[in-house]
Amino acid sequence: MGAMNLDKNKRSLRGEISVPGDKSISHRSVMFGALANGITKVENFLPGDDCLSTISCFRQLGVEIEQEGSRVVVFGKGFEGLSEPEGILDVGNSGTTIRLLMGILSGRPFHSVLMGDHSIGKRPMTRVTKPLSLMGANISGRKEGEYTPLSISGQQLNSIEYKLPVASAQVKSAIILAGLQAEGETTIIEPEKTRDHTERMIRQFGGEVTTNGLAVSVRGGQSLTAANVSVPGDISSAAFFLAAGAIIPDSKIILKNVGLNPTRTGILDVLTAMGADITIEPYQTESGEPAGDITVAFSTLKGTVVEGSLIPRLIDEIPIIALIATQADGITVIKDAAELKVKETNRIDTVVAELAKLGARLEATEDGMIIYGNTFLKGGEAVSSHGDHRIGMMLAIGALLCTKDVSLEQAEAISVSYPSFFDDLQKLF
Ligand code: SPQ
Repeated sequence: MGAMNLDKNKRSLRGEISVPGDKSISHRSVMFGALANGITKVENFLPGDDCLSTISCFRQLGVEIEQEGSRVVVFGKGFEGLSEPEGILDVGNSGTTIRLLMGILSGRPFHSVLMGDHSIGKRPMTRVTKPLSLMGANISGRKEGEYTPLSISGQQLNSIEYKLPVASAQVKSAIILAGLQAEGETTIIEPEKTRDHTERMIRQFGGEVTTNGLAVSVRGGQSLTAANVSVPGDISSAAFFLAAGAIIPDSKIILKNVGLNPTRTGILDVLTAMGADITIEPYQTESGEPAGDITVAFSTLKGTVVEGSLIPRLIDEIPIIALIATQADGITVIKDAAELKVKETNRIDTVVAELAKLGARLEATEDGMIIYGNTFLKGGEAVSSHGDHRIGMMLAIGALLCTKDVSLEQAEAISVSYPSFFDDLQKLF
């Protein structure tokens, strides 16, 4: 595994960048492009490892897809256009790919096997297999369907009404994708509102989905029509530069064309509550997803509490919020975030262990962490992403505050969601 030496650097970051396309929307653009009838053109697609895994799985399922950098063309032939793959579908490191594919493949009349890397092999799947089995799906896997490899024998599905035990857009989306193939209307009730890119994209592709508070319903047997998708920049990637701009003295960063879907903007609410200097200029967008420019400048921050319905709106930003909190006045408490334990790594443990190596003072709790502010980060010790892209980028930003050099091990994991991360960082020096 490669290690990257991060310059000790107290220089400010200034300038303008466009972060790459949103990962969640990029995955879904390929999936819905494949499930729709006609030619779907995608612009600003994220060519990160995870989304490339989605493309390769759909190619194995018989879908013709052209990809050159951030331009993708999908030649969709409807749900019926998918055919039995000859080999195992390899999702790499991508939880979104495997969980959404489970919903799609449960209703297809063929056999398929799904697996991914070491991290995917440890992520829970019963949360998806259970509702899909209630719909009639036939899925088996290690430890009674909890872990990969998963084997799916497609079946005719029936609709269900299902109360989600955890707030998860992936589980919701898997059930919606199965529901589109089921007889009757499927309803999912969420404990908290999660990202709604799947619902928005169904509408963009001419389908119908209704939402009523925390309930989402979809009718089976709908056919979808190809659409052109322009993917906004990923706010979860922008978050690393929002943090850098807010905590590195004398910085000012403009982030162009960032997705501003309200189910994803919790990081902006937290930064605002902490007293950050942030300006948002929304665009008038015609696509199903709002976007705009964000400017962030250094300012004094104060600690905050992050909890409840805010958590699903910033779940992937918690590692970087922990770093921001080390530089704020007072204490920051993160609660109701036990889901962090089942991400690419146990993000409570990895954040606490790796940030502590930089000199941060923080402790893990059952469902989050407590971070003590006003901390001097010194560096000097090697840190590791543990193969988790978000931990890697958080540590790279943290290293910029350190007085001693920091060596980042397993830095290559960053290409899962942000292959051009270090190039963009360089532009701001
Ligand atoms: O795809 P994957 O590996 O699960 O990626 C992560 C990430 O940090 O990029 C989570 F580890 O994002 C998930 C996110 O946490 C992407 C996602 C989606 O596109 O629907 C939803 C969230 O997961 P969940 O489990 O809450 O549904």
